[in-house]
Amino acid sequence: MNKALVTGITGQDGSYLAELLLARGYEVWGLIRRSSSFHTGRIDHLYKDPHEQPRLRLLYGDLTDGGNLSAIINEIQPDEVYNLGAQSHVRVSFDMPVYTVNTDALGTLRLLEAIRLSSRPPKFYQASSSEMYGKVVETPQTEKTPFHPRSPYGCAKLYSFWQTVNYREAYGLFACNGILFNHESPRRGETFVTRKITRGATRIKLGLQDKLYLGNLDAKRDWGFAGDYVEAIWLMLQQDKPDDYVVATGESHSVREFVVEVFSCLDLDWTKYVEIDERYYRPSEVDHLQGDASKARKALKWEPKVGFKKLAQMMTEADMKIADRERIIGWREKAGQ
Ligand code: NAP
Ligand code: G4F
Repeated sequence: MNKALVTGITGQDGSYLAELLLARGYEVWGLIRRSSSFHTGRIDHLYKDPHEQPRLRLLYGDLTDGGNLSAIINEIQPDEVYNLGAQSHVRVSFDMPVYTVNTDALGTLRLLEAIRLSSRPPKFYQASSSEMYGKVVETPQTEKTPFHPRSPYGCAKLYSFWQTVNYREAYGLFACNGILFNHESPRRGETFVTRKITRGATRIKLGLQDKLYLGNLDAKRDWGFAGDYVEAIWLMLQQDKPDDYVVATGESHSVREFVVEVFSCLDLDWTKYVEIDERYYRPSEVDHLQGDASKARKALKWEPKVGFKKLAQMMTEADMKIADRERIIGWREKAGQ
């Protein structure tokens, strides 16, 4: 049975990747951080009968602790390591640049070192990002497009990208970068713009909230579905040779278009509810991302299945259910039940 270690397993992508690996018969080990409250909500459904030998196991660890990463790699001896763990919020990276670099840049280096020094180095996947293209020099962006990051997060991811390439070239590790463009789902963190919009709009529809405050509506992104993107991630480690791949839909839309799509799904006039709050602007913005995933389509035989409208609809429907539960809880509380 193949063994995989996943950092960031409690996040959006970690949860979809864990589902995929378990479905393919892997034994999955997830690295989780100690927290004062539970944060395994996205993977709780993957625990089966407690009497069965579990194929999903969780270990405490952190990308800021190199000794702990080495101990885990040596103990588990995984066949594949997927490094999805990160402080992944671009706006937050301006507030916490050193913390972001420690996790997103040095964290990758710590993990690569632990792998290099292990007796049986596993294959390695690095969660690289389209944010590395930043102030883009061409559209669409491919594996050959030069990088120009525009945030501490983008700079940290670029460092990890090159260390991954360097460990492949210097030490012969099977190490791949997936340069993933924005991907979303009903499990997306609630402070990323798509989920913030679907949560806000559905709560407005049910009278739980009056307004939705957003930042730059003109930014354009190439939004895909996280469930599709983890398939590309897995495929990269199943090839004969390690390489780097762009993963994207090839279509881009503005934040405003996403707002219009979601509010129209709910028969609401968005102009009555959406207001601009400059606190959500970034010191330097990434205006337009659009990827060309031709290499992944050809070499990995990968295709995105969910497009822009279907994604917006899927997220709106899922958040409508959550808003409805919130409304019922609100009634019960008012009724003193
Ligand atoms: P996410 O939902 O924010 O999940 C991030 C995960 O990283 C969480 O499990 C988090 O744990 C964990 N983490 C944070 N700091 C850590 C640390 N110091 N040590 C170990 N784990 C840590 O992110 P995502 O959307 O799933 O993205 C997965 C990866 O892909 C990230 O590296 C992200 O930067 C990258 N990426 C994402 C996109 C996208 O559009 N989603 C695009 C390109 C690249 P807690 O639950 O404890 O916070
Ligand atoms: O949803 P976002 O916060 O995602 P962003 O910055 O593109 O980063 C995401 O995608 C990257 C891949 O390119 C990942 F590497 C990264 O980890 C993360 O998953 O913002 C998207 C756009 C930005 O231009 C932002 O300025 O939406 C704009 N925006 C407008 N109003 C907002 C808001 N973003 C957020 N988070 N909140 C707003 O109120």
